[in-house]
Amino acid sequence: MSDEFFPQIPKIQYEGPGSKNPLSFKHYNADEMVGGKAMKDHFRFACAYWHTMRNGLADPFGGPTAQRPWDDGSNSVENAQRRVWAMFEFMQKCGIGYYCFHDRDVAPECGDLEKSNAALDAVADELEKAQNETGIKLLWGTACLFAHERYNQGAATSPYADVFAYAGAQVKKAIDVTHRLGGQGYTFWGGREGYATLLNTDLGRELNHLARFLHMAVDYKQKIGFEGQFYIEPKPREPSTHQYDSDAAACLNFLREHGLKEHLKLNLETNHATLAGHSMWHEMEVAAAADALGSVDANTGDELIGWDTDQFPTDIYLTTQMMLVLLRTGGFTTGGLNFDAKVRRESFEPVDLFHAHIGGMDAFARGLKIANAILEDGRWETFRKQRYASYDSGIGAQIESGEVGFEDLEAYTLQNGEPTTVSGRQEMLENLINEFI
Ligand code: XLS
Ligand code: NI
Ligand code: NI
Repeated sequence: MSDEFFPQIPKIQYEGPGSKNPLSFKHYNADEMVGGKAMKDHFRFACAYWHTMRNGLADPFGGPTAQRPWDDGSNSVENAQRRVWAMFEFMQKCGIGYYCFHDRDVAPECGDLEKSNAALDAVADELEKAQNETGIKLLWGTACLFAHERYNQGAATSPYADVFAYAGAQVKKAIDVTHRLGGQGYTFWGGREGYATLLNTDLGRELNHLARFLHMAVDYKQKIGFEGQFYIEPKPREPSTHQYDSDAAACLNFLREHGLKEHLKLNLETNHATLAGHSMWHEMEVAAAADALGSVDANTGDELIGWDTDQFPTDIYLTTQMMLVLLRTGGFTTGGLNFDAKVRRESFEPVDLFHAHIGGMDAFARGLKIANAILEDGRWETFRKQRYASYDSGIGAQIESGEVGFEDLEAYTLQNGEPTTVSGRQEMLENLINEFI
């Protein structure tokens, strides 16, 4: 494909913090080593096909504004195939090494499943060519089980078995295509797997159906030898009133209850954490503690709107906290940082897509350098370790190893009297982090 889709825009280069060029990286320098690893390998940045190529930027009060000159607005396979090349040129110019897609973002949904599958195959042919030409890889694939009207009451949790069956058939195909394209993972985001009202809902039955669905996916994955990692992506609400995969803890509980924990990790999204009333840091710690931190949908929400606004991450505290968790847990294996983010409705020109991704990548580069400096400094880690030192020996070690029970604790306390504690030093630690920001 020889057309150029962003002719005005050169490949984005690292120009350093002094540069005033908005189309340059000030902090993200792909091959620069931080903590013994190249920046690009820490992040494994991915571009979200649905937002970058398919989001027209409509909102509940107005239609699309996005100018995408390469897109003729039709639902044709040709249009979908042309978009592939616009997407890959965009990623190449940004230096982004991975992408993520939904089946219905890359290819149109046609009259029946057979036709939709054929359209998806035809677009996958182009994706495969573009991957081979550019070296860009598929981080994960997924299926859109929420846009079509058949999914109006859910997919795997729909009260209608025929809808469950359709969803299974659709996911089977999406896994096939992800496998064919060498995808390193596959994500299950509930979409409409939840309820609008409990008045009409058998919650227990719906949860069992969702578990059956995921077990079928695991069986199929094993059958075809797909080795990518499965992820479940928590989100508390929107579009439904309550979604079953509402936060990291709810997902982990669900996976454990249904014997799925070993088969799925979590794909955590920053804005979903906010909607759940948590910080992203909290969600990442919950996942990491359960050895289930798989991948990240890197975006951010607007504190004042209360909607999944999917903005690009620019807050250095946020990226620092996220990189602290990633560095301490050894970083991504199959996962990466997928910019599940869209430009604002007012930012309708193609160049805005570049500013947005550059900003996100630079924000993470700064977060990485700061987090690495905090860990190398060591005071923060030492403080946290020291705070639990009473469990390293004596009664604490006996508690952790399970050697003692309530009667031993009673005897110990009768002998030792009132315990002593020291300050949690929150303000001191906040100041310590600020030393590095
Ligand atoms: C929506 C989700 C979605 C998933 C993929 O809020 O973030 O985009 O990442 O289905
Ligand atoms: Ni997401
Ligand atoms: Ni989201």
